[in-house]
Amino acid sequence: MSFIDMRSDTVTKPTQEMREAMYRAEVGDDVYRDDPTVNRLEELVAREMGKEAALFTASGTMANQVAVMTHTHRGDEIIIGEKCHIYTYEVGGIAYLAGVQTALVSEVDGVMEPDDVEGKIRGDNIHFPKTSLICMENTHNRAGGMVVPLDKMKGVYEVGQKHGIAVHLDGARIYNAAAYLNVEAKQIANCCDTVNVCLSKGLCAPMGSVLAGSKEFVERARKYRKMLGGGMRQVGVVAAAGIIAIEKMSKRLQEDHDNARLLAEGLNSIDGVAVDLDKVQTNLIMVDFSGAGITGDYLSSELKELGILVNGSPTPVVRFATHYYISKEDIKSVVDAVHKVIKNNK
Ligand code: TLP
Repeated sequence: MSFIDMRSDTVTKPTQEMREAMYRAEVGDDVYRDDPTVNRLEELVAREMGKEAALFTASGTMANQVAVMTHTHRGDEIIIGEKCHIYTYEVGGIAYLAGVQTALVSEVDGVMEPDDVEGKIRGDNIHFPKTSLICMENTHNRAGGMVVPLDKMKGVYEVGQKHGIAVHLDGARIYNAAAYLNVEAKQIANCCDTVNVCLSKGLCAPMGSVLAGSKEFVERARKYRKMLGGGMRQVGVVAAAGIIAIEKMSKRLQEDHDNARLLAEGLNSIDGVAVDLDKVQTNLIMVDFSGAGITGDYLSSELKELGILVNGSPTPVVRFATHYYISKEDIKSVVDAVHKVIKNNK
């Protein structure tokens, strides 16, 4: 049975074009910097982000962790949104690997207020840790793919610059943000020193992320990547898919956003199901089933019987993700299936 898989945009498999490019890819030992395809991908992403250099990593998590390790020293403090991926979903890596502690900033729809960020910066006192990094996320995963506006990003970046503190952006879905804002990705990346760009979310590459920043930063980051076992040798076979992800797949994301809106409207019209339509901006949708009195776990197991996958959860809020392999017809099937589950539960 083939499922309509809405658990995440990470489930996207490489396209036929990617598979062919992977087959043909010229490769070399990337630890010696001999892999021409990796070099091409890194140069491409550096250019796209308006940064001097970039580094291919195995995953978005690795890119973020390497970034935090490179920007900080053990015992430092980093300022970070309370719901962001680096803090929530990276297995406590920043504590374990980088040895830093966090000053959490509350976020509204994924947005940190620059004043709140500034308020968290530690002064020069013998009792305090050093604040050495500020992290942002755009689009914001736990905010249901909402986009941080450029003026807020600029505000946070200015705070960083004023105090000599580096700013890192988890731009796992930066191209979704760019599509929503109708700007080039580099205009977003202009508001930070370093940025993690994921190739394996809606962009369909089978793995990988690219961490972009200054030449000096990337040189140091390369060593941390090696430390984590991320020196990947003939990895041009996957970088080849990454090049197509950036050059081609990043240009079609509006389609996923349109499908997300269609789904949100369809679900919102079902009795007991609520979606805040103003918050549906990109390809992630948060759907609240509390009016229907069901949990995500219940919905997930019922939908599975109907050929649809969503992540379970003990709460009534479920995230749906649209991506390359979700069509307009699939959206209709999902709305019908949810309708059926709710009706049968009454
Ligand atoms: N997000 C995944 C899960 O880890 C939750 C998902 O299904 O959305 N930053 C952001 C903003 C992300 O959403 C993710 C993945 C990552 C980093 C990590 O990327 P990977 O999975 O490549 O390590």
